[in-house]
Amino acid sequence: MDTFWGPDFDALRREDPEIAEVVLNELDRQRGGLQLIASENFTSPAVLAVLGSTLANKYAEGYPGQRYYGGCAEVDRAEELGIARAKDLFGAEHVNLQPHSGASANMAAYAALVQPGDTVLAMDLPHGGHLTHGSKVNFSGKWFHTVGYRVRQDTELIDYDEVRDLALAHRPALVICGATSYPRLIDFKAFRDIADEVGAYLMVDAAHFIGLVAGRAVPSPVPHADVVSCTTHKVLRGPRGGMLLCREPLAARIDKAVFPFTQGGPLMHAVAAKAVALREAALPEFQWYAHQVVKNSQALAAGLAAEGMRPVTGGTDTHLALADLTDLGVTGRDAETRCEQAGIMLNKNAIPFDPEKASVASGIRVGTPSVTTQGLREGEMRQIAGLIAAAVRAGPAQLREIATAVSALVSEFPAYPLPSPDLVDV
Ligand code: DSN
Repeated sequence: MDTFWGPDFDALRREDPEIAEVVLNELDRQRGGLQLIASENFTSPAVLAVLGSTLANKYAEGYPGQRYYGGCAEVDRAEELGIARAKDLFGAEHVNLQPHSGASANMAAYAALVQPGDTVLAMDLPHGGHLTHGSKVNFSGKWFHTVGYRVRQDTELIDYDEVRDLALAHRPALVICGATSYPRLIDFKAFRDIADEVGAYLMVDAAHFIGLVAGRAVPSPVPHADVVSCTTHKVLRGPRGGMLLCREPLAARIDKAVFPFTQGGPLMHAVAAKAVALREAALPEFQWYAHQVVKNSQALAAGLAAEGMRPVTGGTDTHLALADLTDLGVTGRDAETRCEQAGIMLNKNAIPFDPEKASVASGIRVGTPSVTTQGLREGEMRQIAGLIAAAVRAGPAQLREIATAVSALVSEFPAYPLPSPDLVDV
């Protein structure tokens, strides 16, 4: 049997025209504007085919060879392939592909490593951390005693001396590094040494940059961490979902923490789509792409700086940049709204020591995974910086003109169909 029974858009259009319209409008939205949200990307047609496949029907609680349902031979094979690919790509001793998201992966990592009430040392959210790194509105801040470390005010870089001092003072059971809006490389060895000094586990939340690790564009946390938690849909360009990598002695604890402790049935269409993305990430063209993501981000940060939007830390080593709009007298919230009206999707973001509340914020975060997948390069990044600057300063009439310029630019680099890998230099 080699017939694929997959997405049938005409059937959707007939059966549910309202949702069909949403799907088409969203495709237009993604293709019609500049997607600069640092945590988004455009997945390949192969990933989308698996997500829309009949694997979505299968219940498979458990792990390959040890399921609580019959009929799991094919999904076992998909999960085993994905695990083997992730182990090869990252040099990991053990991999769990079942977390439904990055937050689910982090919850399972906590469950495997610490007990409620334990002390966790992690980056403060306003300094670049994540909700699951101890925010009071999240399980991590409610069930664990979190001590937050911050960046230095003068350099806006992680203050490793402060991290060590806090670790010695509070003796955490778990140290977390990894961030959502920190544009620089993280010194994993320094964190490992600090964790070892106080007898703590080290978890690296690599959700944002694991795709850069896969593409060999930034150093890997895998040799240093007890557990690496990730998402699969950011720079890595796979389906939405999570993944955990760990050392062999923690394998059983991690697996039990994912299922049955924090999750039930895995989403096997997503697990198989992760396997597809992991194969794509091992190809030579993915390395070209990952390096280009960083070059684009650096060009975009430099372009924003030239327009009076100060890059936090002075620039970036990764796929994202954080720009401080204070000198322009525009809040992050207003900038996000104006940019959206001009067809430029980005997000407001707190900057370190931000005087504004998070819902207003003094900065914007921009990321280059999506535009790099589309085929844009440094020259276009300089154009984009100019378009962002114009939008941030613009009134309603000018926003329409900027939106026209954005449409003209993206029409030369359509997202779907994506550019063929043959067209890139590898
Ligand atoms: N929401 C993601 C981000 O945009 O950074 C992190 O979970």
